Amino acid sequence: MKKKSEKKSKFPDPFEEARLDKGFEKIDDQNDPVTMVLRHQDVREYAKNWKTFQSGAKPGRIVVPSEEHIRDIRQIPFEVDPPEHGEYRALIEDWFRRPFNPEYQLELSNQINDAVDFLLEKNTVEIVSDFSLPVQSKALTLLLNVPIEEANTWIDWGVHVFRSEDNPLDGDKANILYDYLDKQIDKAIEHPSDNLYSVLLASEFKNRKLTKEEVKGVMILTFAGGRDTVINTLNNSITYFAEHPEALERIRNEPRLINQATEELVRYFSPLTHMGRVVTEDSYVCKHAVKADSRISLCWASANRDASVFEKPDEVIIDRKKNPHVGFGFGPHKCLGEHHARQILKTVIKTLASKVKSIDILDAEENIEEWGDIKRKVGFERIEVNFNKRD
Ligand code: EMZ
Repeated sequence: MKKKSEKKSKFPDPFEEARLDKGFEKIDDQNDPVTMVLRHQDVREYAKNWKTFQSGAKPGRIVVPSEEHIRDIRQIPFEVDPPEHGEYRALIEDWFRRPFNPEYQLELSNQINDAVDFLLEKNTVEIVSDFSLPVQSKALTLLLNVPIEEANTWIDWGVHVFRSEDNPLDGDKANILYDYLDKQIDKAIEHPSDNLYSVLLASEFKNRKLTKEEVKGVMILTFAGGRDTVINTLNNSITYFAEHPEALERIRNEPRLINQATEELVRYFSPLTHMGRVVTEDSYVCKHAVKADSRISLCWASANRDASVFEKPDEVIIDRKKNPHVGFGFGPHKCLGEHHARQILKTVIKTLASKVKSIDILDAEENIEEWGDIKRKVGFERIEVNFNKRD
């Protein structure tokens, strides 16, 4: 008998058993073990404890899989611990709040309107490359305040700046980004303007200007951190609305639900599985000994399915009331791009609700992360769909 195929928009939780049983899971990453922390409460506690669980280790090491071998530039403020972390963050926090401005929101709305119209005009579309990748890239021109044409270059880089189809840590690909950023920074030095490069170059840190290296560190983070994460969230949300047209209908009738739906989709899909920390002294996580200089990871994806915090955690409840998810991280390092990312997702939901009647999934290829025995669906490599207009 043919196995009944699972819904495409269903994302199973591979951490449940270990989370209930012991609260952690040990995995290997390039012969450097990682203890994944799985419970919501523990994840939040360790995320705040930056003294014992640091981010400012060797550049690339807190990312799992570790990027140590393809990157020696420190991403800022992501790979810096307090108090410097807060000082760097203060320089850019206002800039990353620009998505709250009405003009920013209007421009984003126009971009997304065009992107959805394009889907509706075509018969069959492939969501990853025909929609999510260009939407993320064009929206990024707003966050950087650069001309929209720049997005064409970034679209050519594909979904991840450090990963290619057959290599999860592609150094050659990373060099394309680094070279590009060197050029953009030099250009901004020659012709200062009102884009993020120039703003960074003009800002002061500890009574001196930021160095080119520091500016590059912020820019790498801006390009890398919000890339596959945003793209996966858009892909996954579209599969959700394809399989739950009633949700789209409900949002159309009750637009105030957009905010709750946005948070819920981020919780359910948890675009970033986890983020590492390096242990600074022998200690314990979940009553389990961890050695100094080993790594733990804060598993946002597992915390977001913790049944002690979320009722029916494996269901998408678009009007979920209490939703303390950690989809954007938690503690001092909480995602700087969260306002931008939220604004993109909200605008996509709003635009779909106003223009789309239904979406038919024709074919899809899943993207599965593997950590030893643990397999986690994070999104799709490819999704072919038909969009049907509202009358
Ligand atoms: C790092 C990370 C930041 C890392 C919030 O996450 O995102 C990953 O996709 C990148 O590979 O370098 O920026």
